[in-house]
Amino acid sequence: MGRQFCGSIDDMVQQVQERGYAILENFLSSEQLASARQLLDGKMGGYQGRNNFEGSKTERIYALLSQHKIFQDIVEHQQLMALCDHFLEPNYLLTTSQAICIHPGETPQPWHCDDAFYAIPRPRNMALSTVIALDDFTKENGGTEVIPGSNTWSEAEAGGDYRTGEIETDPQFAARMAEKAVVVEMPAGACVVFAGNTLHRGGRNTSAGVRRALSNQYCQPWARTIENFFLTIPRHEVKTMSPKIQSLLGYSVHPPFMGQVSGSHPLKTLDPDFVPSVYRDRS
Ligand SMILES: O=C(O)CCC(=O)C(=O)O
Repeated sequence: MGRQFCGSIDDMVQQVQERGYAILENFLSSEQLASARQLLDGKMGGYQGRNNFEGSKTERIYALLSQHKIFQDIVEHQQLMALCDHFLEPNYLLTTSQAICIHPGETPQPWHCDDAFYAIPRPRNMALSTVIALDDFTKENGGTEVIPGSNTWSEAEAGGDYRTGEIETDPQFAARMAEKAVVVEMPAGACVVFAGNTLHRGGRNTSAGVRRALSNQYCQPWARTIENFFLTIPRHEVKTMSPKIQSLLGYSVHPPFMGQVSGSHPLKTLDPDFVPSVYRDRS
């Protein structure tokens, strides 16, 4: 299997290419880890998943980056941006930014890959995902499970359409996954990065504590994003964010003109007086 943790960007690129994932140790500073935990603890106690995928004993906070600058800093972490620069086309987007807190008693998620809803045959290069541990990830507390090498699998090898959930009921599929699965056991503050087509799932939590994590995911600049940040984050808040975050949220033009706003650059919409020309010209 090779080393669990890796250092240089080249190492990480190689591991993501070869086995579908790489683990970045000491990804968060101790201050970021402490603040992220504190902020999440203050927000938990609300939203529970509505289905087996979101997890009925799992709390998720979507559009997490809108909640504090620290989450924005993590979204645009230098190592991640270097990996996105390598795997995705310029002007790549943030597709989701969430907290995933798996409570005791949670069952495993269905196996899936985060780019499953893009109807492009495997293997494909649509996205890059991260899960950032805010608690030590273990086999007992629901540490993420991955299928090494599944990023290179064809449609036939991957076994079918993960969107339907039907595949989960196939005992042969379950046995094959069980044989290949690896639990990402990593310390709090570490981050697992995986290709959008790597099969993985949140694990079963048989421990007495909650497993807290963040998950930021990035996609090609021409793909539809999971979260609609234009409708979630008010423009006056986007205006306060860094140029990189603004671009990740879709305030960019992917050449020649994807993302334009009635002929204008989307950054112009951050001016409170901006009116799209199509409305401005209406009598
Ligand atoms: O929580 C985890 O470890 C993984 C979650 C996940 O893969 C997802 O929700 O898409």
